[in-house]
Amino acid sequence: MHKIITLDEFVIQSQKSNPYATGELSSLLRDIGLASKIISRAVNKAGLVDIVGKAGQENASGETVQKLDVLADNVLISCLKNSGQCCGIASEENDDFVPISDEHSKNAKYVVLFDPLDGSSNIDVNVSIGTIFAIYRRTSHGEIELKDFTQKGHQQVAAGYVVYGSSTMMVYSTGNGVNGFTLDPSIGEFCLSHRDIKIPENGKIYSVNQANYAVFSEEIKNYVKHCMDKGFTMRYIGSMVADVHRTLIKGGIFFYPATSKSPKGKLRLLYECNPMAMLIEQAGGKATDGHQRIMDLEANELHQRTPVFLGSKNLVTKAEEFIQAHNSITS
Ligand code: P6P
Repeated sequence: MHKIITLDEFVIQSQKSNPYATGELSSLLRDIGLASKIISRAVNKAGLVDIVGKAGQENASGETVQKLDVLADNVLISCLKNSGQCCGIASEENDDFVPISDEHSKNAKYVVLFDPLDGSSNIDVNVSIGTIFAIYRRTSHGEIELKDFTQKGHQQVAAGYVVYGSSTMMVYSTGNGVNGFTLDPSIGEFCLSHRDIKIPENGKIYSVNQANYAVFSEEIKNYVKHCMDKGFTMRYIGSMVADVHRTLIKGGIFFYPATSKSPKGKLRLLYECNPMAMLIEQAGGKATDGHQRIMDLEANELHQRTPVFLGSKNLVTKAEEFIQAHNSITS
């Protein structure tokens, strides 16, 4: 029987290989793992008890919040508060950032941003959904400030996601590659199942909501036609975590461009695109807004949106060529 390496063991082993590690980040990652197990249990029971459905509230994006969104948000906040390693959080479900200022946490050096349950519109139809998180060192002194949360993506200390699908998997990076852990419910542990994930340089899958074709710009329409002419397969789940997970494992490109309906794109820079960009780059891929590296983009507010193109390096570069070729004609 292969030796089982649990998430906790792997995090501790990784910490030992880093002479400057103090164990605080390790503890934070384990706490996020704990929160994910609790959310996974709720998601897997969702069809059985009356916790699915609209909670009636609206999140910062003006979208109706499902009860599981609220539960996932509360579980993550509670686990991060108890960890003592996090002095502030920012979440899609909260308009503003939330300082964690109890004695136990106020001097902690990390802040965490997360989308607690991304793709929640898929909950009622049993399609994969996910949690996305990003961890930064705070830069402020004294009270937590907005600038602690709006750092550029390349300042991320760690980033990851949990996909609640046919199995529950946690995929994360602390800047030394990407590793995936599959939850074994029989022992309640995330077990190392995908060591040192590398994204294929090429791929034959493009992932975009083609229903938006009419509101795409000319250059995006040209790129979509290019993918079709190349005989690529189109796969789109409508849940970023699931679409990015497939792209990471099988290669290809996932993109949500700016449209006339969403002139800045739809996906959030800080707690969706930056963490996914870190993972994709750490796995050897590329993540841009069509012009600039995602992780170099300036953020001015928590819920800022950005166009995003991420996946196999060669496919993302080709998409940029279409975008920039059109711009050179029109500029
Ligand atoms: P559309 C889910 O609502 C989400 O935030 C992401 O998970 C997903 O990639 C995107 O929106 C889907 O958006 O406009 O294609 O339904």
